Amino acid sequence: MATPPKRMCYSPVFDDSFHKRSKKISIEGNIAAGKSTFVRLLKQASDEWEVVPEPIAKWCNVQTTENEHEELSTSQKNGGNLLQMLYDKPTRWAYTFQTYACLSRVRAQLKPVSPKLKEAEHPVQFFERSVYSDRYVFASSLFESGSISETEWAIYQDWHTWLLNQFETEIELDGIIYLRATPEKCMTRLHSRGREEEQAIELEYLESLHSKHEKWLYERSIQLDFESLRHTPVLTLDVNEDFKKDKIKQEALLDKVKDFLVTL
Ligand code: UDP
Ligand code: D5M
Ligand code: MG
Repeated sequence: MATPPKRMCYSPVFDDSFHKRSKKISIEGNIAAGKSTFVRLLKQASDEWEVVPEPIAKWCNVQTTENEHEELSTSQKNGGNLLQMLYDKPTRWAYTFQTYACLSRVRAQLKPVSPKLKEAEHPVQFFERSVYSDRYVFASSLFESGSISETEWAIYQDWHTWLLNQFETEIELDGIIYLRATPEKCMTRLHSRGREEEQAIELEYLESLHSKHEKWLYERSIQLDFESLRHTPVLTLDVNEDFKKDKIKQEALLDKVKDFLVTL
C-alpha cells in the first residue's frame, strides 16, 4: 500500500508563512539539570520567544478529559499520579508512561501559537524536552534496564515512528539546546527541588540518562530513525555551575542562544 501524504496541508494549526519564519527549539537535559529554570530565563529575554513547559502537572494528575469545564465525578477526574506510579513500579508503568508522555508532547506541539507570537518577525518556540528525548533517552534507558519489555519496545518504536512521520512538518525541530551537567550535580539539584515523586531516584538512573544524552547530543553516535533529526544543529551549554542567581552567567548563556539562533 502506498504511504499516505504527510498531514501538513490539512492541519488547522498549519500556517505556511509563520512556519517559514518561526523556529522550534527543544531544551534537552537530564532530570534537574536546570531546564525549567533556563526556559524561564528565555521567556523573559524576548517578546518574540515563547516557552512550552514539560506537561509534568498532567503526568502527576492524569485527567480523563481535556475539557476542563465538563462536569465529572471525582473518580472520573482522578486518573492517578503516573509519575509516582512510574517510579514505584517501573516494570508495570514505564510503557504506559511513554504513551502518555508522547501524547501530551505531540498535543502541546500542535496547539495553536499565541496571536502575539504569530505577529512576531522572528518567532521562536522553546520546548522543554521533546518526543525525541522520550524515545532516545527515557524509553531506551527503561528498555535497557528491563522496565520495558521486548514486545513493548517493538510496539513503542513502531507507533512512535509512524506517529512522528505523520506530524513531521509540524513537530520537526530547527535546533536543540543541550543543558549539560554531571549526574552528581543533577542529583544535588533534584534533592534541592524536592519533588516528592522523585526522591527515590538513584544516581545510577541519572547516570544512564546522562549517557543517553551524551551519545545522542554530544557524541552524536546513536542510530536515529528520523532523517531530519540526524542533522538538527545542537548547542551544548555547560550548566554545571549554578546560573539561577548569577546575572553574568545568565547573560553569557543567553548570548550563546542568540548566536545559535542566527545560524539556523
Ligand atoms: N537550580 C539551581 N541552580 C541552577 C539551576 C537550577 O539551584 O543554576 C535548581 C532549581 O531551582 C531547582 C533544581 O535545581 O530546584 C532543578 O532545576 P529545574 O527544575 O530547572 O531542572 P529541570 O528538571 O527542569 O531540568
Ligand atoms: O522532570 C520531568 C520528570 O518526568 C522527571 O522525573 C523525568 C520524567 N520524565 C520525563 N519524560 C519522561 C519519559 N519519556 N519517560 C520517563 N520519565 C520521564 P524534569 O525534572 O523537568 O526533567
Ligand atoms: Mg523541568
